[in-house]
Amino acid sequence: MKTRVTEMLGIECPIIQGGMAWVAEHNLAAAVSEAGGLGLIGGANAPGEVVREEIRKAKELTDKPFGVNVMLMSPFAADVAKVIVEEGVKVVTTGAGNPAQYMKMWKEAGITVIPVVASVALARLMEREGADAVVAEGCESGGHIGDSTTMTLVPQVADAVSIPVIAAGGIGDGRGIAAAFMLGAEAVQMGTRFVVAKESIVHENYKQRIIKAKDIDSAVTGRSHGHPVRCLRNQMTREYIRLEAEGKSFEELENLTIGGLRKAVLEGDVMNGNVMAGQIAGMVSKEQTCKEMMDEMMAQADVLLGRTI
Ligand code: TUI
Repeated sequence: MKTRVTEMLGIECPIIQGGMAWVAEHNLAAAVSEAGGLGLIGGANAPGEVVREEIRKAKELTDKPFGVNVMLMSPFAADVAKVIVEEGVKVVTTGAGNPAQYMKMWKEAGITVIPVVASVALARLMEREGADAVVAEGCESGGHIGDSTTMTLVPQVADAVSIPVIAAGGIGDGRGIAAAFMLGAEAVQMGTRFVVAKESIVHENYKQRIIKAKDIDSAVTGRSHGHPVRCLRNQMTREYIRLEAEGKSFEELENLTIGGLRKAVLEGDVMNGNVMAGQIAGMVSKEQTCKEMMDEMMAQADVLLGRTI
């Protein structure tokens, strides 16, 4: 399937893998790129040198294009932004902030820049700053989220900007891809489904928690202090939401989650850890290779979009 996004990125299939903290490492990114999509390495809270190693390892696994996501709330965001240029990465996406201060450096280096936005205002600003495309991410997503749903955000962003729009949040199969195209998107970004990929290094407990999840199994923590994060319900979310209702401070609440994502992803502590996942977790039923998932989803989307007879 050809769109402005596939042409811009030099990929065959309009699927981008989310730059998920701890999850989006070189094995997953390379597998998605090898399967014809765009794999991403998630910079998350990692220092620049750690991200540099990840980039080098991904290059050993694939000759296809891949990108790096810069998590702008990270204390190492500026470091990672520079490492991306030094390592000749072709595509950068950003999350959890406004990347305006890095745009000039990235554009001068010939990098394709795709900020993730959760509002029309930031999408417009990013277009003015020279972004090549935007990811419009609805609050069905896992992790740090905005307020709008994908169904409402994507068409409003598509109307507001001329650059291509990539839809994210709540997309877990070919139906979601077809629906995103109907809303004006020219590609999709998916995270949760890729967490359970065979190539994903995520602990088996985490994968099984997603596979067993039902439609209403996620909760949003942190709304009271302006950092809403969607994750699957467990001991940690129950405690967090209880303390949040008691009006506890940001610092006290953060103590509950510090290191929680690492604990869940690497150690498999899905009771006390932070099991970030989107609302489509209830639709994820099995582990597959990235290629199997992507072929299956694209075949389904093609039929729905009337591209095959
Ligand atoms: O960034 C994400 N998702 C994430 S980042 C992350 S790491 C983390 N871990 C624990 C706590 C918090 C974060 C986990 N998931 N998605 C992209 C995204 N960006 N969603 C929403 C936004 C966003 C929100 C507000 C982007 C910009 C913004 O305002 C920018 C501004 O300053 O105007």
